[in-house]
Amino acid sequence: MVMVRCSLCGEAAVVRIGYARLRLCRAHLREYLVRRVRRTIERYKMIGQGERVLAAVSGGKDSSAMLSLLAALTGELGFEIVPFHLDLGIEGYSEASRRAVEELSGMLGLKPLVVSVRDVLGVRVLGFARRAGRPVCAVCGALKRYFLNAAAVGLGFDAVAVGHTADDVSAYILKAFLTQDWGGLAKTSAVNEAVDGLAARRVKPLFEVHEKELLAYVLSWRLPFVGEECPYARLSTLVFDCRRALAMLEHRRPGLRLSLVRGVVRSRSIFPGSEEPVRACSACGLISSGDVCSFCRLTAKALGEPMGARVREYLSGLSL
Ligand code: Q46
Ligand code: ZN
Ligand code: ZN
Repeated sequence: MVMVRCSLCGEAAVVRIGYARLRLCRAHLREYLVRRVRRTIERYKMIGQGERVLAAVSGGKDSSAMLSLLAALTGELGFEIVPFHLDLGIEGYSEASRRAVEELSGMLGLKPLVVSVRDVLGVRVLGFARRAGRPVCAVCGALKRYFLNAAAVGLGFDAVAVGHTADDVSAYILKAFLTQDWGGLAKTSAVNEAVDGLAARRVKPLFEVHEKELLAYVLSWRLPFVGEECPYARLSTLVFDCRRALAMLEHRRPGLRLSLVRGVVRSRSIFPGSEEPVRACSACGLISSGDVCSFCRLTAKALGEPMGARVREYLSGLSL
């Protein structure tokens, strides 16, 4: 078998980057990704010097790679990161995810903030979803968003970082076009600005990075991550079909994903519905579009009372 060599140094290549016409070895892949994340942070003004960032890490390949790449930039860009992991209580999968996050954080010299949904709400994500009568992923997504923001606001972080990749964002864009969700397109962004006291700035440092590169990165650098999918991941959703369609298009037309993602962000003001008024939830005081936020409404339905205030109290008491 012929060994494929790095375009830059001739060592064994671990990945081919079609749109950049490059094959890279593990060392040059890391250099490439660190540079790309640095440029993304600068281009979209994600993180300023001296800021503190709470990085959401699920234990999967994307957020694990994000944590490692952000850790490589803290000195140069002058910010601080703390990993944040929410233990969902999914049998087998959650234990493995938690272990991967703790191991990776240890390797990077970081102390992770690990919070168990069960410890705070007395119920795991599946039980919560059953009581709410909602799909488990919808409930899980709401929990992750709320806990991350509540922790960041309560503990005084300037921003939260999430591991959404160009693959994720482009799939959501295609889905939004197909379902004529113009409000969703208007909200497509690498950065959602902070709302004073109600929401921390939300940034996506992997906005212009492909998952194929991240997988090659975590494998070639042997970073701890959970390889298996969550047992509740659905492969039949429209957004999953959009991912597959875009992967095929990217293969035939390298660079298509990035131009779609950048193009929509540049022109998102042409889509109606970008400016939704927000206010403080009357139950918990965090961001809401109505009188009571969606998390407090969801917990009231599933658990008999709005739980936002309890979550906030718990998280604000954590020591870093
Ligand atoms: S963790 Fe949660 Fe995902 Fe599992 S339950 Fe669904 S949303 S699939 S990213
Ligand atoms: Zn090389
Ligand atoms: Zn609330």
